[in-house]
Amino acid sequence: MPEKDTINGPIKTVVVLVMENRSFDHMLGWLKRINPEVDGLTGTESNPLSTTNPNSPQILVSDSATYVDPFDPGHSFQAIRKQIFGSDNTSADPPPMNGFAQEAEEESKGLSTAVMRAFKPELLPVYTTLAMEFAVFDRWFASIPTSTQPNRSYVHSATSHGLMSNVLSDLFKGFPQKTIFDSLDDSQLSFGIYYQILPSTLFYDTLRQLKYINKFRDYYLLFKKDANEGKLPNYTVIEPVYYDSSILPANDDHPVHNVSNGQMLVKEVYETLRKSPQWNETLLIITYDEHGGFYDHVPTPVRNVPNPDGLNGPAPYDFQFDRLGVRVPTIMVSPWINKGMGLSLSLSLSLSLSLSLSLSLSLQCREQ
Ligand SMILES: *[C@@H]1O[C@H](CO)[C@@H](O)[C@H](O)[C@H]1NC(C)=O
Ligand SMILES: *[C@@H]1O[C@H](CO)[C@@H](O)[C@H](O)[C@H]1NC(C)=O
Ligand SMILES: *[C@@H]1O[C@H](CO)[C@@H](O)[C@H](O)[C@H]1NC(C)=O
Ligand SMILES: *[C@@H]1O[C@H](CO)[C@@H](O)[C@H](O)[C@H]1NC(C)=O
Ligand SMILES: *[C@@H]1O[C@H](CO)[C@@H](O)[C@H](O)[C@H]1NC(C)=O
Ligand SMILES: *[C@H]1O[C@H](CO)[C@@H](O)[C@H](O)[C@H]1NC(C)=O
Repeated sequence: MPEKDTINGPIKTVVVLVMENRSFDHMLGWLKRINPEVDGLTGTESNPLSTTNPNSPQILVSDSATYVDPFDPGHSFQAIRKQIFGSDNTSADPPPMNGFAQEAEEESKGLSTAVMRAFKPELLPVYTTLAMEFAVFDRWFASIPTSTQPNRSYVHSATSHGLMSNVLSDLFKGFPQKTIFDSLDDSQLSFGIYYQILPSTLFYDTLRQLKYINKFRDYYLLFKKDANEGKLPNYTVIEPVYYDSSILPANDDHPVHNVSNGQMLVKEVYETLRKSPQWNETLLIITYDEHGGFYDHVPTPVRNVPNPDGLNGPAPYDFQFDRLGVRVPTIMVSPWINKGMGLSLSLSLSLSLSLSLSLSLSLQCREQ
């Protein structure tokens, strides 16, 4: 019989918000202009239109990203392989990260400049402020080089159970693996999933149990209320709006959705937590499921990544889940994170039995 767990550290409530489909450089690369310690963009990074032609035109990174992108760049397993290796040959280590422009242009004429565009910090005021006041991670990679649901699965269950793409029928059938929510429940720690439309966490068999029905909480009715009353669970997941409609605009940042709505969601979550009596024991983690096809200059780790459960992906790739995905934005916010220290450290965080994130973290704060 598992024991009731105790939390000895100051943080009793971890709030996780996973946004959609943007790379680190695309969202935060130009933070380097404000803090040179951030491993972001200098303006000299480029990708050739053809990786095989030494005289190919080069597409430079720019700071002209806008809230609403006209395109949704490629982020299938095959597309990502081309983006990071420049071809289907996966032997380079580190990978050259030179195939983003070429792959995008193959998908749609003119898309190559779109994937090389990144946001000016002024256009993302919420992230810019949080990154400067708290901690921004510049070595956080998507768990797998593929699409949304498999990547989200790693967040909730440390594996995708062999899933390599968004196969709707598999998702609706339900996945059998143990999740972080089950581990928390075993340890008698509380959890809650604040959803805005559809909770994607229902893709797991175990979460469909009747005993968990009260764990699914309406974001609009209950998030502020629970926070104000000091009743947020120990592990709190916030699910953004994944589908756009005129009544309820999507706020998950996925192209073609308006990134301004994502900024408003993050601001609302942050301000709600700040006002909560639980603030002093809270850690907010804002991260992304995957890079969405946008350029990033930091080589993706391609060796010695452990397969979580021995399952491989389907033919023809038989992917062994032994490479990570592209770097994504991650910001952590807590009163326990000091501003103005400019320190760099590596740590391994073990959030529970099922979820263990191994990450290398750079805390980047402006020197005052
Ligand atoms: C879990 O969260 C509740 C509410 O904040 C808190 O009272 C409790 O101490 C937390 N559990 C542990 C083991 O810290
Ligand atoms: C794949 O790339 C490596 C170097 O990264 C090279 O040595 C090898 O010849 C390439 N293989 C093929 C089939 O092109
Ligand atoms: C993120 O991108 C993947 C790949 O295109 C797509 O399947 C998925 O639907 C996207 N996520 C959302 C929420 O649209
Ligand atoms: C994105 O949302 C912002 C804020 O609501 C709005 O001002 C802007 O016009 C929107 N952009 C587009 C292209 O719809
Ligand atoms: C936060 O918690 C720490 C340690 O328990 C305590 O020293 C500090 O006074 C608290 N701060 C606030 C604002 O409650
Ligand atoms: C992670 O997300 C990206 C972008 O959608 C996608 O291409 C990739 O296939 C996902 N990973 C897996 C293992 O499906």
